[in-house]
Amino acid sequence: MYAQMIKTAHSGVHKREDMTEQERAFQDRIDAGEKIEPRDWMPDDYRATLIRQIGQHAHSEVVGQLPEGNWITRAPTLERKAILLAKVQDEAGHGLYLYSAAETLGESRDELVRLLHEGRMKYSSIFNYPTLNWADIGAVGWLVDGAAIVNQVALQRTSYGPYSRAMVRICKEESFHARQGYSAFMAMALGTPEQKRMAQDALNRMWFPCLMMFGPSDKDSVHSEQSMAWKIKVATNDELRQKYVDQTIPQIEYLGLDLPEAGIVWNEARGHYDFDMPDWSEFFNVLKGNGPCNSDRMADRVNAWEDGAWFRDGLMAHARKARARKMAAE
Ligand code: BYC
Repeated sequence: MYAQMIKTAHSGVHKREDMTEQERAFQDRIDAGEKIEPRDWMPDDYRATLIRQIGQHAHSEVVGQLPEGNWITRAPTLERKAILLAKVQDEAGHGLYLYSAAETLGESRDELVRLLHEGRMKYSSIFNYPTLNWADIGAVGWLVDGAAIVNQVALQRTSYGPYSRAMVRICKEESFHARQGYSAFMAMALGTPEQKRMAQDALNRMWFPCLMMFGPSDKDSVHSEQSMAWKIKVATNDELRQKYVDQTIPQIEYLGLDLPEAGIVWNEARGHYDFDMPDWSEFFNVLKGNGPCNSDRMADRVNAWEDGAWFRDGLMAHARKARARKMAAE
């Protein structure tokens, strides 16, 4: 369904004076802070925007397993391995909650996965960067999940009920992820000089890709204005990016690491840190599929999907038989 709705998902901002009565009543419910539930009437492009965002969010959780999954067998201790395994497994669960939320809008998981595999849906740009060593894994947990939490805490207040409720649970698990990341990273930052060097290098490399997770600057964000009006998003890309920078700098200082060379200066008048924006041409290039890991990530996902076909078929055959048995017994 989303495939046919892609145009509607990009159809510009709705003005109140151009709305039908039904659309106006819908907007009033949003403005009053009501949650929209699956059986409620909603404009087609509200539905399409949600399917786009929730679908891409789900894909990010699943693709996001790859850079960390790659390190499960190489974790430095059994304890770190067990923690990482649990964390990567949680990400699959997050994907499931989100695909289920998209299903309540009438879009199947199979269809969303097909669109991802055909390159017609995106996933978070961050997962197109490599995890080169163990310090990177700590940095993913701390900085990437930390960025995800800032975004997702806000999304708990999103106007679509099933998305909002999925976020509540995801945020709880994500807090554990960020803490385990910070703990793993702290062991490196406070370790031997070589470990500290690795931690600093991981921080420097991941800084700008993490800032990109919040999306383009507000002036270049295509969807923000309408998504904010519908309260699908409750804060803009730049607002959340600023929040993330403000909360992360003290954490870097606590670790005794140098701040990334990224124009980070406390601005007393604003009460926030100033910082350089990422190189947006790099960001858009990664979105086009030209990041360091895009083709590997997609190849891994497509292979996993194809390799798992026999298992999905088996589950479906079993479900059909169980249903037939149940119906025969009734
Ligand atoms: N990467 O108009 P804009 C995790 C696209 S998983 C890729 O501002 P919007 C984790 C955007 O889709 C957490 N694409 O868009 C998992 C749009 O393109 P389309 C993932 C991006 O939607 C495992 C275009 O650029 N979190 O943390 O209003 C292990 C214009 O942008 C990105 C979510 O998905 C990007 N970074 O705002 C560890 C949060 N940024 O769709 C960790 C939910 C923008 O028109 N999503 N684009 O072709 C959101 O909150 C919003 O979708 C965004 C973008 C803030 C990301």
